[in-house]
Amino acid sequence: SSATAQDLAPAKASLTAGAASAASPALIAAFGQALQRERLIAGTADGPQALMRAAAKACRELLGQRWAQTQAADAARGPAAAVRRVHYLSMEFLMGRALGNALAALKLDDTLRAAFAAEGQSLPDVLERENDAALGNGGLGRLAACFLDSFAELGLPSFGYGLRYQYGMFKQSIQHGRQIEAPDDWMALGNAWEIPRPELRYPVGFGGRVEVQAHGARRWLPQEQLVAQAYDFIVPAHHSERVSTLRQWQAQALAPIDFAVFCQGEHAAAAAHRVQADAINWVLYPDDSTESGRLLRLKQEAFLVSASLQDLIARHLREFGSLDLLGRANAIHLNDTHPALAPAELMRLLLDEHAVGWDQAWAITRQAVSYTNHTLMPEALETWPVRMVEALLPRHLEIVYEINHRFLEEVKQRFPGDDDLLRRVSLIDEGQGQGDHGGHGGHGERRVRMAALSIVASHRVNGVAALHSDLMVQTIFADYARIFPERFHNVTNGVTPRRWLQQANPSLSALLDRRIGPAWRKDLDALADLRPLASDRAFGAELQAVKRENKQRLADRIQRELGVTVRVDSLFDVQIKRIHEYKRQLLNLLHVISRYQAIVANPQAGWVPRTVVIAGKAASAYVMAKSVIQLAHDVGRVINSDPRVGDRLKLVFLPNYGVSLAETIIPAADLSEQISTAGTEASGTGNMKFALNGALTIGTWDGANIEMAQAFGEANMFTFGLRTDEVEALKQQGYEPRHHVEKNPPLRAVIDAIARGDFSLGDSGRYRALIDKLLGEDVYLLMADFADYVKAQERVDALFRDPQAWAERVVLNIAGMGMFSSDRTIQDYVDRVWSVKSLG
Ligand code: GPQ
Repeated sequence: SSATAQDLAPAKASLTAGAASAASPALIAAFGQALQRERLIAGTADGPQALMRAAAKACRELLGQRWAQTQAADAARGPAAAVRRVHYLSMEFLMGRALGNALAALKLDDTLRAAFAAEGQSLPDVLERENDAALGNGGLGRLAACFLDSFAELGLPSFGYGLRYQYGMFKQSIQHGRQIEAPDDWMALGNAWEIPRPELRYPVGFGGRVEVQAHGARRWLPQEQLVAQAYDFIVPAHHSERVSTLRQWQAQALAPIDFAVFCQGEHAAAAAHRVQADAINWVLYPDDSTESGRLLRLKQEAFLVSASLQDLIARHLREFGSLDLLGRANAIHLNDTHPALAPAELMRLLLDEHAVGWDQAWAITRQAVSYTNHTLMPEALETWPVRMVEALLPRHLEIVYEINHRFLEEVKQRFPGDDDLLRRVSLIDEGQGQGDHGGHGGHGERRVRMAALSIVASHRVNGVAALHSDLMVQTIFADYARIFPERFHNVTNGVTPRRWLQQANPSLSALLDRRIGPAWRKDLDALADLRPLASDRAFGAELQAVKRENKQRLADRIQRELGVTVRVDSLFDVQIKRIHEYKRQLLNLLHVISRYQAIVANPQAGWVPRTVVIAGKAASAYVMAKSVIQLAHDVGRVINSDPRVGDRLKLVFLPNYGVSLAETIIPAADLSEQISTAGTEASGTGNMKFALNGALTIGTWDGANIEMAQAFGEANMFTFGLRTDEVEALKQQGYEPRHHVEKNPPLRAVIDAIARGDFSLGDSGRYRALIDKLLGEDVYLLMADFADYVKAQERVDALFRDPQAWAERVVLNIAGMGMFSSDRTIQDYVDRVWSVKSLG
């Protein structure tokens, strides 16, 4: 039989008996005690806060028991088990809040709702008190969080490994329309969920030199020695008592303080090395486009990798007694290249610490490691200067050189005489090209190509949507795909229906339960049962009522936070995601401005009222993205206060986007904006969350939009714009954005208005750089796609005027979303990437 999580069925069955309800008295007792402690310590100053912490601690106790059971079951699975233990290495886990999910998983929400009510508090108010664990930037980090949920749900033996960041994703506020960043001190009041594991400590070194020993063996003598200490966060399944673990590493100094220096009164100097250690856990780095603190970032990556692999090896030796089966029993997965030092570190541990020979060590490594790529943009491919790696990780560099040497020998044998191929695929960018691999090159500096290392050391490499995986082997990894065709696969992303439907949208969940039963929570394909209801008017009306309720909640929030009144019956048009040029929030704004101008010119034209909602953070160093945020505010201020517009159009920017904000916005959306230039968004996962919650999509033929359209019918999505091949062709033939502006007077008017300063109090300089870019290079083809985008928006209006027809499309959208559960994604990973079978 194929190697799937089903092989664990017996273990799962024994754990399922007596779940949920039986836990209720235990939870109430633990909750009562924890609440008493909270009150003793903190008094009654903050009721909901105390309730939240007490509930979290009580859940943590229950989950701790499930954790012990799960570990015992996994340890007993034996060498013959087809399912390997998965170790998901990621620099980002965007977990959001945990209490609502834990209560849902434990089926204790009603119990605690009652307990809170007895204290005069509501469940939502208590849940609100928890800070988001925002230990990720965007899609890549949230995907890792959805995966942990599905690991537990599928009963997969698994660990997520990450860093315990002191400060997560920065807090965004807006002043005078501009983004202001502040540290996200999310653990200031403690973290009731984390379980310190003081017994799990591993040494991690940096710097120093490599010593050659008498018998030829090499040994790294690091200059700086740190300790990695584990903190666990338990992730529950919802339909069994299985759990998954997120293990996060905290760096500590080896020696507490330099006592001699301290006694001389040099207090700061005595603890200088401690600050160095702490710094590893200070901040989550913003994705791409920043150069700052790169050495510290490299240290973070190396630290995560070393601690995680030592933990894995220790566990494997405990369970198996020897290293022989390590590669067969364990999968080590790289979430993009951020943990790409893993193969080098695993080789070092095996060779230098465990005296395994090169060939066996390499076989083990290749069996264990697999890699997911999350972007096609060549400038986003991670590379590290050789000089930096040498200074920080001299032994790892030696190993990378040896891996490269052997790899290039193999390529030479198979493709004799192709020196250019060797140069292109080498793990080392010699810095002589025109920076054709990795955007940081071009200064003649030699660099390590982390994607190359990941591919060469993996038995499987995958992209995150069909189009992305196809383009991956045709473009950025074409050479590697020629050398290792069998390694490359696709695994389309997914999202967990527990958080993104059940918890985010209780009203829709209840409606689904009434109509098709509760099975969709575990088997999202059950949504297909909605298809016959598409033309059912009563169901359509119920759906609309649910949507209206969710929209009212969002409208209230917009009123409260921004003081803007929006019509609940207007079309809620939403774009929420990281602010990035390729995601084209600017295209959205151009449409809003053009609609504004058309309304002013012809106010009585029977406009469909619209509320455009935008949210998202810009990387602190990303000037162009910040300018887009400012433009959104400038345009919003002008439109929202123009009496000629009235309630026909509003534009609001909700600050401090994150998981929790997404959970309230998405259920309220009518229209989901997924408008990246074709070929740039690897997959997208927000697109899936919207469709699942009954929004229709206006989108380009990009990423997972394509598979969504195929799943529920292209006629049920508003698609527009150039497709990947057309984008390519246009660029080939010499793209001239000005041509598109000249032949389109409304577009001309939009550009002129921004350039004149119509939205910036007459300041014509504020958006000059932005306009110059649009009319100059326009790398993401906004000018080329504008006209078609506006036409698609007109189709949106037309359909919205017919509520019944709209509701029918919504039903067909939801009904087709079954395959976008992260449970399906993880099953695909098990089948195609992590199974014993995939080892070949
Ligand atoms: N993604 Cl390389 C990120 O969120 N951060 C990154 O550093 C990289 C990719 C996203 C990607 O842009 C989306 O299209 C994907 O849906 C998401 O990863 C998960 O695969």
